[in-house]
Amino acid sequence: MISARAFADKHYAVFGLARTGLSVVAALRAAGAAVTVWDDDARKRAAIEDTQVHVADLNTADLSAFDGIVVSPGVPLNTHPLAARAAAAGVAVLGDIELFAHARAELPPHKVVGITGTNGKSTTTALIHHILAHAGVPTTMGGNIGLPILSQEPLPEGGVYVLELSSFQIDLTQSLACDVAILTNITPDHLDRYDGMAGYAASKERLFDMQAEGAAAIFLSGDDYTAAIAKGRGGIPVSFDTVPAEGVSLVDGAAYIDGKALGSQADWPALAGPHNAENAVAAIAAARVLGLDADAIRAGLETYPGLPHRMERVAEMGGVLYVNDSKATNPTSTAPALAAYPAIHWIVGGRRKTDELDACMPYLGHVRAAYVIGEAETVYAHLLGAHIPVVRAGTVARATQLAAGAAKPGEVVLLSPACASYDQFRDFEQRGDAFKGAVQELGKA
Ligand code: UMA
Ligand code: ADP
Repeated sequence: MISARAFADKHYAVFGLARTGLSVVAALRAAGAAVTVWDDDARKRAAIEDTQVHVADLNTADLSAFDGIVVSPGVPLNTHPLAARAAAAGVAVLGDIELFAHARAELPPHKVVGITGTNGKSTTTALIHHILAHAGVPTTMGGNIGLPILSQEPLPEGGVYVLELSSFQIDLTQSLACDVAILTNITPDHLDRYDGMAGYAASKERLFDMQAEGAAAIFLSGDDYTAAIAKGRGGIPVSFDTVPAEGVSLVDGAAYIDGKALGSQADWPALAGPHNAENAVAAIAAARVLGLDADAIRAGLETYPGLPHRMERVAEMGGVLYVNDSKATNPTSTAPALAAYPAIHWIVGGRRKTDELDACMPYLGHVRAAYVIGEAETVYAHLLGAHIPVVRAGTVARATQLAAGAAKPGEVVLLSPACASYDQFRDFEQRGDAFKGAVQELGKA
């Protein structure tokens, strides 16, 4: 666990008691801080076992006595009354990443890599962590990837903390100076939490505003919002041109550092598809800034095992490949999955974030049929039906059966839903597991 003497002798309020809140309570208590907690969900409150922790309804309690209110990223502060109440009481609102920033002065000398962006955060985070670990650098990863950073063990001197940061987490962070900060891309997402795309982009930009002079920034500026943030910041040069350039470049799936060949996607089994080429470039540039040589970076790329639920190869049966990309929860993250294979039986749907599938449309030539599921079923059947065969399948299990029945050897059955999972599942992990279960059932039949 990461804790700090800086937290001692203080009294913090902690609002939200899921993964983040529980890690915060443990870190603050380990430092000897006084802690008052609340979660609107009574079951979450019941999870607090430390009898020294006070429970009080922070929706009504006087907030002025607290040294800070630590809020979880899932609490929508844009609409939640807590933000105005804290401001009126003159108390700072912060998140677990800000507490980590406060703890840094007490940690052995180290570096922090922060990764944000709409898509590609987890892959880039896990890949950088893997390349470092494989090269023998002490490293740990945490943040939005599902591992609260305060729950991780402190690193020895020379360690590198690799943090995946959502915009919600950045909004709750005031002083994290990343040694390397990465922005993968900015496309529409989470618009219920922001005042339009400009507000969402401004949230991500703050990660770079918090950096110290001369710190490294990496932008995969494929979109206008990312390009606008990159402009004038002099990031590490990365390019996707037709010839290798200065810095890290990618040409036809092959990577170069300052014009010298490093390797190609053909050598990186867990990094298929154009989107992963981008993530690889970001990771190569970061590893290079952190002082790794080309051999170490190459070895890391070749041995990266991939993450579950992201283009995860689940099984190959009767010549048909089954791929679980449940993590693709918006059309822009599904598009590269469709680009990656030439003949796809596509399982798509769930809870829609937008009314369109525009980003996916250029790849419909790769889709043999779409199996539409969940709340989006009717809208997607209508959107896609004009272009490709559509099967209204309802559930992941049924869609898998139907797709498996139709797929020919050499084709791919792909779950890449372009939607959130919450209409039928707890989270994208549970949805991906349902797909894997359905594929296993096919194997038994
Ligand atoms: N709550 C209230 N009142 C409210 C709203 C919420 O009491 O009005 C409570 C909820 O009951 C809940 C807590 O506040 O107990 C909020 O918890 P949370 O949703 O922040 O859940 P955590 O388990 O702490 O997970 C968070 C991130 N969740 C979100 O940002 C929504 C996790 O990212 C992250 O992995 C974890 O911290 C560790 O850092 C998940 C996510 O969906 C994967 N992220 C979004 C994304 O990737 O698109 C941003
Ligand atoms: P995040 O953590 O930002 O959600 P992941 O690395 O988990 O990102 O990838 C989520 C999905 O987004 C993947 O399934 C893939 O389809 C898509 N994706 C990954 N990297 C990129 C990228 N660089 N650009 C666009 N889409 C991407």
